[in-house]
Amino acid sequence: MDAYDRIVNILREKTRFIIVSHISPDGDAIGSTLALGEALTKLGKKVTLYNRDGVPSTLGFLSGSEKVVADIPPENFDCAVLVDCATPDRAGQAFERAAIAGPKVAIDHHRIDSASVDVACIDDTAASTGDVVLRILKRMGTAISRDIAMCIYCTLAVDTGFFRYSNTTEAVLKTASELVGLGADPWTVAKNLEESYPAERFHLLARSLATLTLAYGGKYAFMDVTQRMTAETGASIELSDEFAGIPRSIGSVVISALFREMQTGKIKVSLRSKEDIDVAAIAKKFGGGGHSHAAGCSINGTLAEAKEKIEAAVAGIIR
Ligand SMILES: [Mn+2]
Repeated sequence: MDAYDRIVNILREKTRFIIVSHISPDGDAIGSTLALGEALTKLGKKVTLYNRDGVPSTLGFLSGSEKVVADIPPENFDCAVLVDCATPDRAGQAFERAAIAGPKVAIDHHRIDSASVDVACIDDTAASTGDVVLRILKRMGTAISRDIAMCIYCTLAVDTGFFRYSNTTEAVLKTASELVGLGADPWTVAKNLEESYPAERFHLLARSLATLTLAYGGKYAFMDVTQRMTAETGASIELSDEFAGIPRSIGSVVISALFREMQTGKIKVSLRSKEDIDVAAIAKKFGGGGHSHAAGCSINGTLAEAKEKIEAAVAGIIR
């Protein structure tokens, strides 16, 4: 019995689920939550969808997004399903402390060292966690509705950079095609995610781009987002979530970093790379993680201190 079978058995057997994804959720976290939630609901299960930070407004177009709660209701759950993460701490303290009467299981596609759950279905051959969810639903024989197809298509679009990154394989495009055949609409996803920004985002981007710095012969590029910039432009910090990829798009750059001052006082570092450079290894040094071309971590200290630490790690790789 493989990990898929073990998950399928638990999903069939248990009846009162809480589905939870990591804090600061992205399209993969939310799309996976909603797709699995709808599938289990259709099977007659009682399902609570939870994310500490709720659903980002850009993902509000996904069917069922209004059902995601940011507080854990006082219910008796006989199973918790973590999606797009494999350790309860990634879902926030409230979830870590919540009493779950049954197994905690994880569905994810991030390569990890250890999952602190009872059963983990981690498939790093999948481009998104939503793709792992789809494989599970197929194994269960669940019908893929239009809404489920839309959610899973969204996870693929987000995690492949709209079918541009190196994880965009033939299999991914075939799956995407199949999902479109089932009713997923690529333009609706693209429009909501990439064509619906508030103007404040661009005022923030202009300020952030003014800090763009290149180093190591143009191989390393980084930029900042400070609390002052968000305050002065009226933009929320989440509007800078995709800025990390911008310095990487410079031809000479192989590693890019975005340093963001968070309200918590920590510096959130988002790393991106090209070619065979593994930035997840850098992020791990600072307690973070991710994929080889997109990873992140949080560093205690000032912006300057965080930059110094990351630059030292970057130097070890590209010099
Ligand atoms: Mn993902």
